[in-house]
Amino acid sequence: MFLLFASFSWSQTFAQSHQIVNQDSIAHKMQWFADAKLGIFIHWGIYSVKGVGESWSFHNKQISYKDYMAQLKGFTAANYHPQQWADLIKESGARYAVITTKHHDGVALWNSKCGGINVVKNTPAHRDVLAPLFSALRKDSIKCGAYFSLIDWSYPDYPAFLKDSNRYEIRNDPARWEKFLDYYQCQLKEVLNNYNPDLIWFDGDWEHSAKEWQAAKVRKMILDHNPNTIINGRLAGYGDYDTPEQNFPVTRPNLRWWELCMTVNDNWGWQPQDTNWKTPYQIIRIFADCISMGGNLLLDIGPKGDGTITPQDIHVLKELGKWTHKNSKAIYGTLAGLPEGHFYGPSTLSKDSTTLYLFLPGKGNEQEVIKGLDNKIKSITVVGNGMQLHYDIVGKISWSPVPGLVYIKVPANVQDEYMTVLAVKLDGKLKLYRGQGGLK
Ligand code: FHN
Repeated sequence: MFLLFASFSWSQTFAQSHQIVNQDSIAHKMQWFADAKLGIFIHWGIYSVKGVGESWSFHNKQISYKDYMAQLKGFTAANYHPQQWADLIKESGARYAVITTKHHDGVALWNSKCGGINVVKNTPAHRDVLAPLFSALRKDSIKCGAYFSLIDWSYPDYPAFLKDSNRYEIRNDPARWEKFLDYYQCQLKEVLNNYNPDLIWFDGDWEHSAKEWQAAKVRKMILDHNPNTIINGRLAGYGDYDTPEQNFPVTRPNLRWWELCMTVNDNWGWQPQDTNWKTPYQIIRIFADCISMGGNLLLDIGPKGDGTITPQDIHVLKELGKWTHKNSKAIYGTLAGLPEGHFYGPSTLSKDSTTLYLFLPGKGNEQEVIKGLDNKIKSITVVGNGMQLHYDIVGKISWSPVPGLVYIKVPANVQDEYMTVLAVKLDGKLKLYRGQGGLK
């Protein structure tokens, strides 16, 4: 199942499928996203009450639909403090957040007038839990993303329900499908009108085609509301950027914008049995790899049904925050780093291409090496510390076009607890030698 998601998630973006070669109009609205690098994903819903799999647990019959929906009674949001959530997100160094406004279970977290189930009408929380979060995030200058599931397994006019029992086939009852289209587009309009999100993060497009979802119309509707809204790549080919999920790309994706969404443990929503937490170091390393390859990381946390964020999620976000704040220069507003072969580790490049940032995995080697750097170096300093480092140019042959190797000594006392970052200031824009040695 997950492999299937992964392959779907690399679907074509709107620009690719419409062969938009000059992507400047899209690039303009994508700029904050390209600069932001880190987002926090929040999966919160009635599934967080008992801690069962979000939507999939009833769809795959691990729990009955009745028992799943009984969680409505337990969704209190009694310990929900949106400003604390926003402040923690800010502290992590994230520049945007995406919350599940409605997952595949069809339970909306706002008071939808379009029909369906929602936490205002149907749970003891009795309030719109999205509005205060979006305003707290905006207070903290964090961009706001609204996750919206196209799939709605609860809605009586949606074809699919449990894994082996569809309600109907669209071709046999197109009028019924039209009813669903009206419903989901009505809800989407509410999300746009109520919160004016900076980013719409669709999910679940794999169940139907672009034509069936009316993806072109929906893209237009979003952009007519606000032309600056970014749309993720799960609108059946009508989104702006790609979203690999959990599975990390090994080679650099040939994409202008992409975002890896990944959980801190193994599940999206809170599940108490899942203690397979990634360490701060592992997450920092994955994050550095993402930005090195020109992507973003959307890191998911799963608060409990009452709104409590787990200590493990808090720990990871705070540790991540220490590191992102210390190394902010090397992270935000940078470009993808060196292509493979020049440096054994992630790297980024300043927007003017004159400073190279090297991320040293683990404790770093005593001697770091850059190959094929065809610039003069002005200085090498430790980011967040300022110490200037000594380096040697090794093996430069005067008559050869091949640059010498840059050996950098990194003393133990400047090494970061997680990942040390070096700033290599160049005499101009980065120039690389990409040949095979010898005279070439
Ligand atoms: O089915 C969902 C899943 O529950 C979760 O929300 C993830 C997050 O990207 N998206 C879907 C699978 O691709």
